[in-house]
Amino acid sequence: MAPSIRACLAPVFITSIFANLIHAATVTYDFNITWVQANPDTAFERKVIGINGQWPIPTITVNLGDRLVINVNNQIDQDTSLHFHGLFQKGTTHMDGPDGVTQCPIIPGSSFTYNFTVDQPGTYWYHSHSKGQYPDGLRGPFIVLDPENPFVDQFDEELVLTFSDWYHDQMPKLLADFMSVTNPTGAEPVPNSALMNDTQNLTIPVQPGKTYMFRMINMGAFAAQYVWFEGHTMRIVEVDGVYTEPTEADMIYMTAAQRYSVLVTTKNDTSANFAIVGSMDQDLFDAIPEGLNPNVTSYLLYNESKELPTPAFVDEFDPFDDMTLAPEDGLDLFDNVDYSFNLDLKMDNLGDGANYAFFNDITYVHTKVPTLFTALSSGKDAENVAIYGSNTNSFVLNKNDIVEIVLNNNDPGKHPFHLHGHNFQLVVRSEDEAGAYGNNATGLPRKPMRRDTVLVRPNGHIVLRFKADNPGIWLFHCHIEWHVASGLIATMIEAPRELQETLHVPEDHYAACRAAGVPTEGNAAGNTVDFLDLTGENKSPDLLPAGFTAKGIVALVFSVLAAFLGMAVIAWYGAAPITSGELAASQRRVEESSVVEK
Ligand SMILES: *[C@@H]1O[C@H](CO)[C@@H](O)[C@H](O)[C@H]1NC(C)=O
Ligand SMILES: *[C@@H]1O[C@H](CO)[C@@H](O)[C@H](O)[C@H]1NC(C)=O
Ligand SMILES: *[C@@H]1O[C@H](CO)[C@@H](O)[C@H](O)[C@H]1NC(C)=O
Ligand SMILES: *[C@@H]1O[C@H](CO)[C@@H](O)[C@H](O)[C@H]1NC(C)=O
Ligand SMILES: *[C@@H]1O[C@H](CO)[C@@H](O)[C@H](O)[C@H]1NC(C)=O
Ligand SMILES: *[C@@H]1O[C@H](CO)[C@@H](O)[C@H](O)[C@H]1NC(C)=O
Ligand SMILES: *[C@@H]1O[C@H](CO)[C@@H](O)[C@H](O)[C@H]1NC(C)=O
Ligand SMILES: *[C@@H]1O[C@H](CO)[C@@H](O)[C@H](O)[C@H]1NC(C)=O
Ligand SMILES: [Cu+2]
Repeated sequence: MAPSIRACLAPVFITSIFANLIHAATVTYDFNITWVQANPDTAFERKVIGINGQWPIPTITVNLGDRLVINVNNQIDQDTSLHFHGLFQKGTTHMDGPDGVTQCPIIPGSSFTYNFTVDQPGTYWYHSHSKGQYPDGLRGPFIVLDPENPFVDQFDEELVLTFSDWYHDQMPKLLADFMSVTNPTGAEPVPNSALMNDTQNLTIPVQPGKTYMFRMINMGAFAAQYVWFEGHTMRIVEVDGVYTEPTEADMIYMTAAQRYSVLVTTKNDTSANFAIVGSMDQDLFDAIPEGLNPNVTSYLLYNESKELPTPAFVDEFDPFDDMTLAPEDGLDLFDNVDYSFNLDLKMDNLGDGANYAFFNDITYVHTKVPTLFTALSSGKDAENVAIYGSNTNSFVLNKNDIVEIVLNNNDPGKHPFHLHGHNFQLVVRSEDEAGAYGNNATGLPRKPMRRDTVLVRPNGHIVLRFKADNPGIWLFHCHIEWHVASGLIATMIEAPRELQETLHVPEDHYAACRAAGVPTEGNAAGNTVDFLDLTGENKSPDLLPAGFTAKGIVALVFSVLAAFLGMAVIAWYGAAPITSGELAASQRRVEESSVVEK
């Protein structure tokens, strides 16, 4: 059914709240995507992407088993799409959201309906999955209430608490500057501030002697946050939608896109208030701009007439290790692996001088036909990985295989990896600098932690396992939005032949493609005659010519630029969001490598 203007005019219905006894209610939201002015850190007012003229955007709340219908009308001047992070979308891969993969963009002025049932309890979030857009504001909590929550008797009240980094500049400009010859080292823009619940200094009134469940979500673009409650211990009961054996923690490390539900029991006396602190992990930042405050504070407000304390300094961060968690359902290790493959991560420059991210020497480039439509239109060829293109890192998975991903991080950065359509067992995670996985680990956890987003340590590795029981097209990518832009994406093509037989894609999805001028048949190159002919497919820039090092090419481009533009280039750098410290670092590397080239 094509969404009508009538649907967009309708108010928001949340029928399920009034229908607790009726299972499988339908919850409908009408979302106009709109520009809004906001100033969440009180340091800079800017345009943000809101919904129905409001920002922060609404929390989506459903009961387990509900059908959710979201009528989106795009009223901004950018393409958009919505992803429901952590939801498996079993049987509805076309509702998963990535623009150019499972759907076409929702172009300005057009409408699109998301419609799926929610069969998982827990704490999720939703965000734009189009062109690096969500850090401009289009991200919010998504909560699935569960009457059978095993911890329901152990808390009195639940509260959502979001964490985020925040930029004063808008993403289109930040992305253009990031993926540029003027940023050859790939230095990521550093956030201007950190937020909790899209504000700072939030006071949370609490009663003494009660237990609260905080559903914590990192909706940031880039920064992980260390999180702690002064004077209180957290009991972790859920990560990324998976209930866990209750486990105590004093400090949690929450990467972009991760969620933790924690039980916090308040003190019996009301003589003081306590700080909740989020502190961005500055190891992620290439250079720390002067005056950056990486911290954001909220308060457990026991007594309004008492002062709000200044948080104590913490010298060393020693967060809880999520590898030590055990899932409450006790699911055993998948120990018979059917299909294992490596993803070797590196960062490097290509011939255009910009810095790219690679899995197995391939950086992701969008295809001419969204990958789902390639799978649906290719008949028997759907199981031939070649048709999905040479820049997509595609892997064809057989139904119900136990799949193992060995990710070797040949990069000194920390990266949070996310798999769509599944959660996975976290089987191995090395320490820093451990190098590649030797396929020889012993003593694997018998009931490993499952989640949908996990940290890999600098120059270390992780091993993940999941069961391919969800036919669909699922991205696996770093959840640092900068690294999505630089191509750190692989594509799981799961049981494509079954998908062809079972999936029904509604007409409005095809209408979105027609409106955007995107074909819905053909291989990655749009070839509908010979699916094995990839002539004309989108590709990454060329490799550097033989004999030239990346740094050398960058130096060359820089000196050409400098010669032609002279002082104008300097002025341009001055206006760019990168700090003078970062610029100096880039130039220093360039100068050093110029010497090497000669
Ligand atoms: C969405 O936008 C339309 C057109 O401007 C307006 O008539 C409608 O009331 C809006 N809906 C909501 C829920 O704000
Ligand atoms: C949502 O999907 C269900 C199942 O396919 C269908 O019955 C229903 O009409 C759809 N609702 C909307 C608003 O498209
Ligand atoms: C945080 O914001 C959400 C909605 O955006 C709200 O439901 C929640 O109550 C807020 N949390 C706290 C602790 O105030
Ligand atoms: C929070 O408090 C700090 C310290 O007083 C202040 O600098 C900041 O502007 C406040 N933020 C907000 C959003 O009020
Ligand atoms: C608060 O009081 C309850 C009931 O008397 C007691 O069980 C609990 O241990 C007390 N908590 C603390 C932190 O002292
Ligand atoms: C808050 O603190 C004031 C001053 O110490 C005290 O008089 C009052 O009883 C406290 N209020 C509560 C609710 O405990
Ligand atoms: C932020 O908090 C950390 C941990 O307490 C502290 O080391 C650091 O100095 C704080 N930074 C600022 C700018 O307050
Ligand atoms: C596993 O293999 C790696 C790489 O081949 C090697 O460095 C490491 O020592 C091996 N570990 C064990 C326990 O054999
Ligand atoms: Cu990354």
